[in-house]
Formats: sequence, C-alpha cells, structure tokens
Amino acid sequence: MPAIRLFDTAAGREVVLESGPRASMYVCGITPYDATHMGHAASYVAFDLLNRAWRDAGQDVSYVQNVTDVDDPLLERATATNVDWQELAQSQIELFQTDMEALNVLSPDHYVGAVESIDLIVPEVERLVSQGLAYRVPGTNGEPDGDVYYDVEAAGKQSVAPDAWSLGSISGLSESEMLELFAERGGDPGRAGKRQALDPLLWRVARDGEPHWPGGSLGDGRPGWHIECTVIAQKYLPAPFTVQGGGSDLIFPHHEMGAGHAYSLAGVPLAKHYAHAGMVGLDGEKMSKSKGNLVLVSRLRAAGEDPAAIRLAILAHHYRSDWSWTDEGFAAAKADLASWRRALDHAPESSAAPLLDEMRAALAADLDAPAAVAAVSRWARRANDGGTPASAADQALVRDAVDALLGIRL
Ligand code: 5CA
Ligand code: ZN
Repeated sequence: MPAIRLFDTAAGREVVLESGPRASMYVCGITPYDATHMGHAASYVAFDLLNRAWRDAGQDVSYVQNVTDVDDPLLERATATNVDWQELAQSQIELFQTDMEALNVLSPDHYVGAVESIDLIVPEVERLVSQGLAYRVPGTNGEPDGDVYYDVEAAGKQSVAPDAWSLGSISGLSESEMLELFAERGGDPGRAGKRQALDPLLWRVARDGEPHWPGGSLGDGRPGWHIECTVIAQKYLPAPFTVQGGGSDLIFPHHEMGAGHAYSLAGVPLAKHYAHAGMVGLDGEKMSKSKGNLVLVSRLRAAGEDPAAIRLAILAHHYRSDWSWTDEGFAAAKADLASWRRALDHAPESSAAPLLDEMRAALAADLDAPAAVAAVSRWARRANDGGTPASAADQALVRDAVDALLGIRL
C-alpha cells in the first residue's frame, strides 16, 4: 500500500497520513431511532475503506464508534410510537449491527453508548465550568435553572498555539453559515441567557418525563451531544488520534464543537485529521428520516438482495461526493458483481499482482473506490473474454484482494 492520502476537512486539502505502526479512528455512530438507511451505510463503508487500507499497510488500527443512545429525536420517536425509548434504541442498535455485518464493515474495537459514558462525562463538564469555559443558564420561559453551555468565545481565546482550537478551526465556515446550520442541526441559537448564540449545550438538567442521571454538582440531567463523542474518544483513543470521521452533516456544529471541547479539556487537538463522507439522497433528494425517503439496508436484505451488491453500489461513488441511490445504479452493481464472480474461474495467469497494485494505488488516493472498482471490472472483462490460461493462484489473490481492500466477498 503506498502512503495513504486523505482529504482533511479542517486543512481543506488532501494530507498524507503518517505511516507509523498505529492508526486510530473515531467514527460517529448512529442515533438509534430508525433503521440504517443508505446514507448511514455509505458513511460507515467509507471509513471501513480507510480501516482496510491501514490494515493492508500493516498498521494496527484502534477503531472506536459511539451510539447516541439518548437524544431528543430518539425520545420524541419513542413517545410518538408509544414504545419505551430504551427498547427502541436497543432494537435499532441490533438491526444496525446486523446490517453492518452483512455489508462486511469491520467492527469497531469499542462500540460505546452515551448512556454508559455519563459517569465519565459529568466530571469533564464540571471541569469546563471550573475553568470558566462553561456556564449555567438561568431558567426562563418555562425552562428550569441550570442548563450548562460551552462558552465558544472564551474557549477560542485559551491559547495562541498553532494547533489551538477556535470557532471555525474545523469547518472554516462564516458566522452566518454557522448560525444557519446550528439551528438546523440540534442547536438552540435563541435560548435566552446564553452568552453567544452559537454556544452549544453541555448538560441539560432534568425535565419532567425525560430520562436523567446523577450529574454531581451539575444536578441531575443528561449530557449534550458533542461532549459525549469528545469524552468517549478521549477515553478510548490516544490524544490526538488520527482521524475523526462522519457524514458531512457532522462538520458543523458537531465536529467543530467536539474539537473545541477536547482542546479545552486536554490542551491538544482531539484528532489530527477530520474526514467527511458526502450525503446520499434518493433520486436527487437528500435521504432523511424526516422526509421519509429512505432506502433501508434491512429492507433490501429482507427482499433477498445480496449485501455484497449493496456495498458495491455504494463503492461506485467516491465517498466525498454527494450522490443518489437509484435502481439503475443498483442494477449496474449487481451486473458488475456477477461479472466479477464469473471472472474468478478464468483469472488470467499473472493478472492478480498488477490488479492489486492498481487497487492499492486507487485507495491510497483519498480512498478512490470507484477507480479500484473500475480496475476490477477491467480485469473481469479480460478474464471473461478468455484467451489467457487461468491460474488458481491468481484466482485466490484476486478473491483475497477484493475482500480485504473493498470488503466485497466473491
Ligand atoms: N449519532 C450522531 C453522530 S454522534 C448521528 O449523526 N447519527 S445519525 O444516525 O443521524 O447518523 C449516523 C451517520 O450517518 C453520521 O455520520 C451521519 O453524518 C451519516 N448520515 C446521516 N444521513 C446521511 C445521508 N443522507 N448520507 C450520508 N451520510 C449520512
Ligand atoms: Zn458524534
């Protein structure tokens, strides 16, 4: 495997990842209130490619993923459908894991829930308060006293070190762009009593009818979203770890604020690099739970579709591009997969090693799976055309390479 290059959102360019013996990755996990759709699946397949490329390069990979197993949308869905929120979460986590296994996505070493991490999160929020980087908001308009917010302005002034965090370090967005996205993605810019509109929630004190846990000096409540991922990543991974990943809808505020929290707590960046997968739509529209235009991995599986074909349909798109799931795209992936499988029996002598080089070069270039897929398809056409004696050794190497690098089992 040549040196792996990856597009780093914070740097705004491709970077060469270090080739040391260890690599570490945190990929934001699901909020388990609905089944895995193709957008979720594509984001985990994207970072699975990186995991596989690192392993191919001989690096040990520490991989952590969280699950946002308590959050407003999960509680709202549970109430609306009259199910227990914990049961809803548990059932969706299980379905997600089955989907990931079917898609041949390598499991994280640690799969960590927000709820089980609350005891770790509370002292960190207390520390931010005592550092003067977080503050309590008085109750107004029916809200109780004591919700704790992160002071983005104060945090941005902590240090002038070149790697210090300040608002915009990760996303590079303007303030007006941030304000728009903050409101769209779970923030509360208009909450009375906040110092700045963009200050994110760290601790939400208990409300009637909402689950809550002991919060020490913060009082009973539950954590804000960004601090959960920060504390989980800091607990299980080195500081800084190599790559934080997620879909591009997590760049702001989630990864921006998480990076801020981490710098405030540790005095070093959370991650060396931040990578983001594009958004997947359906026939041109963004796929989202609220629009209801979901293509579910589990539904395709239940209809008897081959998970390897689903994965190949995802790999046909570069992970950073925004793309749409279509019936034509899926049909093309099924045809490619059939052609690859037919080709194995005719694997031309001495064809596997050059194909492996091509696949590695493609993946090292910012995980260019479409280029790797095209290389395998060219190889398959040549094999299926016949003319060169078939070789069992080449057959075995191609089968291994396609499984190890692309996660496609032939
Ligand atoms: N639990 C949080 C992260 S800590 C969360 O965003 N959960 S999620 O279930 O909404 O999304 C899980 C992952 O799928 C995230 O990385 C998100 O960016 C990604 N994702 C969600 N929708 C899409 C989509 N339409 N296309 C591509 N990726 C998506
Ligand atoms: Zn996260």
